Amino acid sequence: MSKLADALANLDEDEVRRLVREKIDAGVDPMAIVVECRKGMDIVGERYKSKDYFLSELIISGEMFKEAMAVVEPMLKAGMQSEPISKMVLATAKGDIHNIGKDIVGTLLTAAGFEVHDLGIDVAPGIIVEKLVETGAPILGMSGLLTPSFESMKETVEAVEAAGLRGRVKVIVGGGIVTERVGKYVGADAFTNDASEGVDICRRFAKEAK
Ligand code: B12
Repeated sequence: MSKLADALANLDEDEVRRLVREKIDAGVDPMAIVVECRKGMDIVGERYKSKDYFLSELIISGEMFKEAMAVVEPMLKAGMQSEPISKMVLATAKGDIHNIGKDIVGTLLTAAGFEVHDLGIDVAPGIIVEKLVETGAPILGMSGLLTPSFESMKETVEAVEAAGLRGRVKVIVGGGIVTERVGKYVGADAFTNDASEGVDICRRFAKEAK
């Protein structure tokens, strides 16, 4: 495990700050910093599951991750394009308030030239459908980190279908515990746990929509 992942897993705030700064000064790819921090968060999750950590530790790790991302984000945005290549709607599924991963993928998509309509967390299917109609976006990205989110994502895809939009809207789902099986269960066109891969898939969807 890297020093940065280890420091985040051990909730050592000063060390995380120091290591992030050190890596940025050394010219390390900002996405590599995101990946290392995420590994640390996975360990926090495991410790929570095994009851070595509790909710307070989850909250602290989330704050530490966000602080690290505030430093890294401007660098992720550096290659930003001015002309949008496609619109897209992004949301964390109903019942779920995790937003760290969604925000990262939103930043990368914006930097890649997408006009991202981010609806935030705990978003009901009806709100998502309304936004798809209002914007005419051909892509919907949903994030979910809780098992119950799978039902919400499925309900959202069904609502998109019921509104007659499924023919023109591609759906991609992501988030720590989303697997290919989950993607199929909810009726998505694609799934990923990797924000960069997600951007590539959305680029393909945008091309297909033209
Ligand atoms: C931090 C954290 C929290 C923070 C969240 C802070 C925030 N603002 O988001 C807080 C403390 C609020 C929290 C609350 C809870 N949490 Co929590 N949390 C975590 C933790 C440790 C890290 C999540 C994270 O941010 N990871 C880092 C990000 C960068 O990774 P990511 O989300 O996977 O995103 C990446 C990719 O997946 C991808 N991606 C993400 N979304 C999308 C979307 C698209 C479209 C695309 C293309 C890509 C993409 O891009 C990102 C970068 O590559 C996880 C453990 C884990 N292993 O994930 C538990 C975890 C998700 N939580 C868990 C639980 C149980 C809870 C609570 C229910 C606890 C409680 N008793 O209240 C509540 C849920 C409340 C709710 N209704 O949502 C469980 C879920 C278990 C399950 N199977 O349901 C986990 C897995 C911990 C565990 N092992 O038990 N949590």
